Amino acid sequence: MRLVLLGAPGSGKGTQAVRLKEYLQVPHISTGDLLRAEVAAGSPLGLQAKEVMARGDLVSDEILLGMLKERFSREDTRAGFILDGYPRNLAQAAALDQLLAGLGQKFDAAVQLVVDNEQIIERLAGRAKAEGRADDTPESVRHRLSVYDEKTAPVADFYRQHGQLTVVNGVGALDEVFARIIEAIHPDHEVG
Ligand code: B4P
Repeated sequence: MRLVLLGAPGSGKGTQAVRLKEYLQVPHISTGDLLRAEVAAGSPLGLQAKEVMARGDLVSDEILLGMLKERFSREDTRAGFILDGYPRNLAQAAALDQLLAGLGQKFDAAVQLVVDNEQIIERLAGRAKAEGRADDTPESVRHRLSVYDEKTAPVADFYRQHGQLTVVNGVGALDEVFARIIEAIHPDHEVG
């Protein structure tokens, strides 16, 4: 299964991807996690990305594509993947198509998790308290939501127009949301 997870910050992409990885037995590729690992390592790329991420802006398409190419060059992605956090704009959507075409692959479904902004703000305030992530401050969250509306929402529209989008209600208990995703991508499977 090759899955692309879309959704605003705090919609549950990363949270559900961890469960989907276990269920589908394919790697979870989170561009946010890849970037945070670079920041933590203090690499030149991480130093470039750090401030941009803390503000809630998108890191450059060039950096993202380089990271993604490297990740997709690894053997474990051949049998499938869950891509979480990419694409975040139309240029990235085009780059992903090209990258996958070069590998002779196509994704099976793009799943968009939908959660209202009020609940997103609440969730990210909770994570700010629990984890202290640099980009979960109220200003950065507001900015990330507007970046999502401006740049990432058009990606969902683009996939919708091409019949590739599956919309899932992201509000509810983690297990409920998970079951909805499985139902959407795998209607024949029972979630145990
Ligand atoms: P990401 O790491 O993708 O961060 P995110 O959008 O906040 O989502 P995340 O997956 O972490 O959170 P989730 O909704 O699961 O990106 C961070 C930054 O990296 C970006 O702002 C950007 O700067 C950069 N970046 C990443 N990809 C990029 C790209 N392609 N191009 C350019 N820049 C890029 O969870 C949020 C919280 O909600 C958690 O606390 C969780 O416990 C809670 N939650 C989840 N589901 C819930 C539920 N059902 N009920 C209640 N709470 C729930």
